[in-house]
Amino acid sequence: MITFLSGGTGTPKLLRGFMKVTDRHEIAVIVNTAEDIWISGNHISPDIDTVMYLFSGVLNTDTWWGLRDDTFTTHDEALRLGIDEFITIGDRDRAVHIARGKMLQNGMRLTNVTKVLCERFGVRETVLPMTDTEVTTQIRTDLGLIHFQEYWIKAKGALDIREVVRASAEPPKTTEEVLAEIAASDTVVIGPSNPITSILPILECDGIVKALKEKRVIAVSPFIGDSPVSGPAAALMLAKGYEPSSKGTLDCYGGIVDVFVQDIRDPVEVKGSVRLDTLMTDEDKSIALARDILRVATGP
Ligand code: GDP
Ligand code: FO1
Repeated sequence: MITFLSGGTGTPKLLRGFMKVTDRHEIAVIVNTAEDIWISGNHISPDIDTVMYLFSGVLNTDTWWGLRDDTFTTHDEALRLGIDEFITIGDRDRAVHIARGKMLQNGMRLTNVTKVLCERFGVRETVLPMTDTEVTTQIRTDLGLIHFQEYWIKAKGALDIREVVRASAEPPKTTEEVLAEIAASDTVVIGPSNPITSILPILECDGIVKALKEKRVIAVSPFIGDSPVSGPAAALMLAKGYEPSSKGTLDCYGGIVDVFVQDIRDPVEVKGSVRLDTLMTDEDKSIALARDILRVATGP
């Protein structure tokens, strides 16, 4: 069994390789849910949906969110009627958000809701939310405290970040299902996801770090030099007091990492790191990196 900690872009790119080189039933993914948001009465869990659509073969891999060839009729009509739906939601994607919202409102745990949806999408891998507690990453800006999705999509990331806040009614605790998958795994891979908005929320769930300390943990850096391959990770790292770099990424993971993978292009060497080509510009590159990481996982 191999378990991954994932957000919605970098790690899914790596999973696209792993699903081709590993028995798919042997893959478990613990997914960040701190970017979840209720929109137009329905529940979007962007990172879970990306991982679920990827495994189901329906993901739009141009954007790494939403379904391939989806239509946007409802979204366009909602905008015409004056609804401020700042996230572009596809019609089939919306049906998933409606189904998830209904099941949650009926009192189901997000873990079970995700299981039902994955079964309906024919997913063979295990996909688990990091917690069943609602957690939200918020960004304090000059406009006040806003949801991360408002910062990134509505404001296009063009606001100064005063603080990154993780909001939840009670401290998030991980689930029995997550702990069982980690316990059954030989290796845990922290994929090249955003350390602040994708990986830290998972590590902050009570119980996870203790479980990971018992395992061989391989982490892949999402940074090359002082820039992430894509997205807002640099500004978020600075706001949290970490250097925006591979070194800052490793610092952020606080001593749970046994093997740190850094891109061959990264000009600043982190002592002891394994250098691999981590730039997954197509499926073949994802497969090659998955093979390299498997070799590292089974190595000395
Ligand atoms: P999000 O939920 O959409 O923010 O997605 P993730 O947190 O899973 O991934 C975002 C991170 O993926 C960014 O910080 C990127 O630097 C990183 N990333 C994207 N593509 C690649 C890639 O091909 N290689 C590496 N090493 N990192 C990548
Ligand atoms: N990201 C965008 O940048 N623009 C969008 O319009 C957008 C729509 C969207 C719809 C469904 C979904 O599951 C994800 C979507 N995303 C969109 C991705 C976004 O939610 C990501 O979480 C962030 O881009 C980065 O973490």
